[in-house]
Formats: sequence, structure tokens, C-alpha cells
Amino acid sequence: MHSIIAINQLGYRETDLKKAIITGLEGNFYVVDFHSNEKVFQSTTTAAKYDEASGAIVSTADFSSYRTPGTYYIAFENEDKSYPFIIGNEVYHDAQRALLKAFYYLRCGVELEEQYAGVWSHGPCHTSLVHVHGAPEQQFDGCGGWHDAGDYGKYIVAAGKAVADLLLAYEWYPQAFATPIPLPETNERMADVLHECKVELDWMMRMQDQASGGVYHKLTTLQFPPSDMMPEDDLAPLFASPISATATASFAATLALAARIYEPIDEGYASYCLQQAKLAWGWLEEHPTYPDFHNPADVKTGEYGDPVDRDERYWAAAELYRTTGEAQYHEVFLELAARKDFDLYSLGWADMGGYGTISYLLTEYSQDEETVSSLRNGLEQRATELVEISEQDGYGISMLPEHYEWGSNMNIMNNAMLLLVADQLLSTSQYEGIVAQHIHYIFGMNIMGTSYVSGYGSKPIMNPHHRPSIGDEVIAPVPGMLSGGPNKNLQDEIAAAQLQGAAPAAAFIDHAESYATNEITIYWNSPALFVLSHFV
Ligand code: G3I
Ligand code: 9MR
Ligand code: ZN
Repeated sequence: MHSIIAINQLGYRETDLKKAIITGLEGNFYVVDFHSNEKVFQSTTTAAKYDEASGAIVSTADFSSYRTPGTYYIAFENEDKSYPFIIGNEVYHDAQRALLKAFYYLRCGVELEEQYAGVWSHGPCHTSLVHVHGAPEQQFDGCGGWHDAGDYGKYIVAAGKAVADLLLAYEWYPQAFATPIPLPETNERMADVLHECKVELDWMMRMQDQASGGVYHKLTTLQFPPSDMMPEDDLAPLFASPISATATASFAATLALAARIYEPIDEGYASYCLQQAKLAWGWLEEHPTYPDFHNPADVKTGEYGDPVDRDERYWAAAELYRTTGEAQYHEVFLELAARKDFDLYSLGWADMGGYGTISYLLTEYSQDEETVSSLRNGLEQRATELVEISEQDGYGISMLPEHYEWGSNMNIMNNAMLLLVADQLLSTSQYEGIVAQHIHYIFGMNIMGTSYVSGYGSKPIMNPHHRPSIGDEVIAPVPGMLSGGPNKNLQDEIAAAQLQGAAPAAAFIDHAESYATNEITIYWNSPALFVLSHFV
């Protein structure tokens, strides 16, 4: 049997932790210069051990101490070798920009011009008026924003997480956004990431009912179109599903965050964002409890159901407080924080408590000291748990076997993001090495030996569940998109037929119809963009 020598196919920065994970081999290994075939570094792998998540016996080749820039591969005595990789401080630059450019490719309602989209250009899509579900006489213009994923729906809670990650990435790592992508809007005044977020924010504001402040949960056709349908051919009527509390709270939070970020650049836009955030907050106050969202019977698109809205309300209160300093938001925030009946550190689309915690810990207005210290302790504890799991895992990442569910790559990137958040908010610098391993995993240091980001690495995914990539004539998928990744629950027909018995981290197939393992979405790209931005 041949071994798999899984590496980060993009490469490694000079001083980062550098590892390769090997299945089926242990012993002496070499770092070999790709051009001269000269062995430049030699060491021994760890003893091979069983790794539950991947179901494989793996050893680790650590070559962190080798730091000379160049192009190399890892080799063993038996001549097994890895793909080539680079050591150099700019190895993540292009991928980071591609992760952002992916949002441009997902734009809805506009033509993707050849000048920016190259071979992936296409005509304007989903431009018809939107019917309010259940009130067909009510229509509105719901144009714009980003397609959610491989489908063409647009969903508010998904948008909230994606925009929050992008705005936080810009706020924390502005240097990572210094070079234009470029986009059609590129100018001197504003970084491209802010132009791109404005596309989604403008759409979100169209989804708000101006009379009540409530926000429609989602905008979709009644059913998913065929998987090879191009966006401009998807002409089925569009419906706004009913207002939900999770969507309204996620909207209030995102728009309050946006108000703060855009304020120094575009005051008018910022104050408009804040006004709409407050309008949404008014709806939340009038509906302190509200039944959770379920698809109307004839709507078959993504549900984004979530029985708990307290975490989104907590986040909204935190952002509105951090932006305005008004006591009313502080009160609600403290009330919800004290209840502790939802996850205060999670960054998923359904569990948004972590964003509220981040925002509160960073507020410049007065803080309740007890709450601050309890949140800091909780954050540190969560980070410690993630480190402990990483130390046990064969690939050095913070995932237990049960975490390989739909969108596992988001879980991995969310964990990496939380570790960076912990370092920043607790003023430590202890987690960067583990975060780097999470990046290595995404770009190929995994049991599949696959880079989960389209267009990047020696063996990237080629067949994501992404309708334009399936329906166009181009072989290569749209680049810069992060696949959902292994999902042990085998929730589509292809996975169920072909992955029976696969270990959790191996329950992945690069097949265009495997939407439960190989779809892409805005909120899987977004934490990856945040994490990579730290490293560029
Ligand atoms: O967390 C539970 C776990 O406790 C349980 O044991 C396990 C058993 O089924 O399920 C786990 O939950 C999974 C959940 O994702 C985790 O976030 C569910 O099975 C799984 O069905 C659910 O999948 C969601 C999927 O829609 C289906 O509803 C994904 O999170 C969500 O990202 C995805 O979103 C879709 C949109 O609906 C439509 N657009 C594309 C997008 C991406 O696939
Ligand atoms: O394409 C859809 C994808 O975006 C969703 O995440 C997924 C789960 O809701 O559903 C996909 O659509 C499939 C549908 O659910 C069942 N029939 C096949 C569709 C894919 O072509
Ligand atoms: Zn569209």
C-alpha cells in the first residue's frame, strides 16, 4: 500500500508550525529541494498511532525548524513523496484574496462582467419582483446580495454570519485588505471587502418590512432549481418567506456592526444602517417571544431553522450597545448574558452567541465587571478545550469524530477563528501554532489529501455542488470556494451510496451532487477568510 503524505498544498510560512501527516508509514523522512532533489532536512516521524476521526494509522513529520524559503517535497526512503510545497511568508496571499473574490462570483441580480469574472461571467439573475409569501398582492424589489451557496436562495441568518466575519476580518486585520481584488467598485476610498459587504448589506435592508421593522427570513424560489441551471435561467417566481425573530435579530446585529465599521468612511451610509438596525430592534422589543421559523408548506428550499433566538438577540444587543453606548441595549445584553442558556462562544449560523461576546468584550462604553470576567474565563476555557482536542487528534485539529457533520469545514474554521479571538481578547499569543494546523488541514493536510478550496493546491476539489460551476462549459469550478467537507451523516444520495463505513473525516466525496459533503456557502468561506487574513 502506498502512503499518503498529506501536506498543506499552499505551503508554510517561514516561522510557522510545519507538519505533514502520513498514513501507512513512519520513520525517517526528508525535506527535499524540488529543483535540485537535494535533501535539505532530515528527521523522524512520531510513532504511528490510530486516529479515530480519520480511521487511519497516522504519524507526524514535523519540520517546523526548517525555515529556508524555497520549493520542496517530503520524501521517505522508499521513495514515497508528497506534492511540492513552498516555504515562504506569502504562501497564503493569493488564497486569501480568492476567498474574498468568491463573494463577487456569488453576486445576484447583476451581470458578472468578463473583465472581473473571466470565463465565469454570466448575465443578470433573479431580477423579478419578490412576492411576500401569504400576501401575494404585496411585492417588493429584492434584487442584489449574494447567492447563499450552490443554490440561488438568499437567507438572512446565513448572510448575518458571513458579513460579520468579513467585517471583523477587516476590523482586525486591515493590512490584509490593502491590495484591490479588484472589483467593479474598487476605489481609493474604501477597501474592496467593504464594497463587497455593502452588496449584501444593501440586499439585507431590502428584506426589512418598513412598517414593523421585522425582517423576512429568506428570499427563494419555491423549490431548488435543477443542479445544472445557470442563475440567469432560473426564472421561477421569487418569494419572501415570513418574518422571523432570528432573522430580525441577526439583521439588527449585522447592521449595527456595519454602522460602526462604515462610519469613518461613509457617515451617511453608516447612519442609515444604524437607523434600520434600531427599527429591527423595535420589532424584537415588540415580540419578546416569537415562534421559530419553519418553511411554509409549499417552500422547499433551505430552512435555516433555529429554535433559540436568545443568542441572536444577545448579539444584537451587544452590537447596538457597542455602536451607540445606550443603556437600553446594555440592560438586555446583561439579562441574556446572565441566563447562560445558550452557547456564549459559538460562531455558527444557528448559534451566534460568540459574536455577542466578542462585541461586548470590545466595547468602549462602560462594562459590567463581573460579566466581563465571566466571559473572559469562559472564552479561555473554550480555547483550552479546543487545544486539548487538537493535541489528541491525529491531524492536530480541534475536531472530535462527532464534529464531522454537514459543513464540518466551517466548524474547523470557526474553531480556528475562536482561538485567534481568544489570543486577541485575552492578550495572549499561544494559539497561532494550532490555528496554523487548521489551515494546513483545509489546504490538504487531511485524510483525503485534498485541498478543500477550489482552485488552490495541487489536488483541489474539482466538482463542488455549485450550480454555475456545474452548468457552465468551464471545467474548472469557480475558484476560492471552501467545500463543506466530510459529513459522517451521509445526508445525500451520493454520500449514502458511496461512503458507507467511511470514518467521519473520510466521509467526503468530490462529487457535484454530494451537496451534504461538497457544497459551498458564503458562511463557510467567511470564517476561512477571517483566519487567513490573520496570516497575510
Ligand atoms: O448538530 C447535529 C447533531 O447533533 C446531530 O447528531 C446530527 C444528526 O443528524 O445532526 C447535526 O446537525 C446537522 C446540522 O446541519 C449541523 O449544523 C444536521 O444533521 C444537518 O441536516 C444540518 O445541515 C444543514 C443543511 O443546510 C440542511 O438543513 C447545514 O447546517 C446548513 O449549512 C445547510 O444549509 C444549506 C441551506 O439550507 C441551503 N443552501 C445551501 C446551504 C449549504 O448546504
Ligand atoms: O442544491 C440544494 C442545496 O443547495 C441544499 O443545500 C440541499 C439541502 O437542502 O438541497 C440541494 O437540492 C437538492 C434537493 O434537496 C433534493 N433534490 C436534489 C437537489 C440537488 O440537485
Ligand atoms: Zn441570482
